[in-house]
Amino acid sequence: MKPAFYVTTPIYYVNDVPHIGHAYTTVAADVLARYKRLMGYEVCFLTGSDEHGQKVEKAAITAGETPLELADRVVKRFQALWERLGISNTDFIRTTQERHKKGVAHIFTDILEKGDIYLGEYEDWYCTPCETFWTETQLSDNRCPDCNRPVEKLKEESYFFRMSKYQQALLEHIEANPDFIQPKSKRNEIISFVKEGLRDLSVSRTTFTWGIPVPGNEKHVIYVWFDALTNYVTALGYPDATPEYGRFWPVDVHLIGKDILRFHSVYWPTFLMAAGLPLPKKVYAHGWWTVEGQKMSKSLQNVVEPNMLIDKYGVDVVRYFLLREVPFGLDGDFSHAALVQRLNSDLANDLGNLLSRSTAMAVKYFNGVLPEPAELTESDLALKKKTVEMVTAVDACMDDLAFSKALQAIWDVISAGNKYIDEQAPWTLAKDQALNDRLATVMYCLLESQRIVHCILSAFLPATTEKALCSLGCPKEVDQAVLAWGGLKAGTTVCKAEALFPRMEG
Ligand code: ME8
Repeated sequence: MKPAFYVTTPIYYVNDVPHIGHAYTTVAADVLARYKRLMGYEVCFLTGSDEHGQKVEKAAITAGETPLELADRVVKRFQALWERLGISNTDFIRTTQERHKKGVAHIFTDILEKGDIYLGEYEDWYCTPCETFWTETQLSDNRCPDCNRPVEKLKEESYFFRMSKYQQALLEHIEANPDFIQPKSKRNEIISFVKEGLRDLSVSRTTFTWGIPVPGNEKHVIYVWFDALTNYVTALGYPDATPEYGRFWPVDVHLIGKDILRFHSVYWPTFLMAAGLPLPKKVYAHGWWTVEGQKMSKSLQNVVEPNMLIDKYGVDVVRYFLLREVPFGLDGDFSHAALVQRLNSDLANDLGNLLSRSTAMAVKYFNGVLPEPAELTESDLALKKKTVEMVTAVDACMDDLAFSKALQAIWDVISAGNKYIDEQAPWTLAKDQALNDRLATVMYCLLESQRIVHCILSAFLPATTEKALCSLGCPKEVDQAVLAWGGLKAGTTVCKAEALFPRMEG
């Protein structure tokens, strides 16, 4: 049986339409999912939508719709975008689905019955956009310390989760599992936060109704984060002991933005501890995108719409840019100029040009029928070694979610291929019939190196890979075996690749 791998994205709020920030996490999860499939794993890849809470309720009122009408409308935009972006999720959970509501009610009741949820009273400062209560001391200038918007004083009867009880257990877990929270700088922030002390957490609201009712006390709805985080298990069928739950929980990695790390690395694990369920193996918080140097926001009207980028540049250019431009885990800046630069230099010049040049030569010198290579010389062996070592290097990078570094390793092989053509000069070899064997070997090495490059790139640039493998006469289905040198067979028919990426003016 294949080994199992489970990766998730956050479930996105439906009060906002999708932008490049959402696309970023989802593309990263997709690349990981595709890579793991390539390496022989059975992958469960979950994304979805977060549809309850005051924020969605307020947006629906403003739009003159019911919250569910709003959700039905906006969720289609997310799903359509994921399709365009080539996202290979295996499930899509909506928090308004029965399977989810049932699971949330169950875990809430379970923790209540175990004594770690109790009824009390709450009075504190509340930030509606963030759906978060803050103490007086946490406020910055009487505003929300996260988003800097005004907060309001709220007092309500509330159910509380005994989070304080789990402070020590959580700290011990974080310390015993260095990979649990990544990257490291973020892990340290969470350790300090937990050491400052965990307060019990309000996990119900009575000031609005758009949510999952507390079982047995329906004037309360369950706190939207308690509801939302549980999606990662309800999608697997929790609380039923389904085969999916048995196979995929605990999750291998929750991919999230740094804005929601505390919810995933403090709240969620302590809820799970209280319910007696295993904790996620890893929570990875990536960095934040700004746009042309500014925070992306509706009021600045600088929200970057992924559909527009796909129309303008093509889907794989967007996928490539997002993962190549900024090391995962760090903040980055989106600009059209930087994107066009990557497109022209990395994709059009390096990757695309190498393939069209070499396939054109195979057609010209061998009628497109790949010849048998003769014995490899030192320079052939060097290209082979570089290619083979790249496969191992990429694997290590993917374990660390170092997407940009993985792409760099792949591009080193592409550069080596470009250099190899120039040094071996097939056009000179072609002039002398006596050098035909040598020409055959050079063409073989060149194309074989690129076949492996494109197979591994299938995780990143699936649409491009399909075209490239087709011109190399190789099947578009890829698995781990195709990453070995020697997969390209003599006699294969190669045809000239069209420009994979047309250059664009800056
Ligand atoms: O927080 N740069 O949903 P959300 C990078 N529903 N990533 C960004 C980004 C930016 N500028 N803006 C958004 C929620 N993101 C909750 C999650 S999970 C149980 C519930 C990405 O719609 C990033 O992944 O506000 C961030 O964590 C997520 O969108 C927040 O999406």
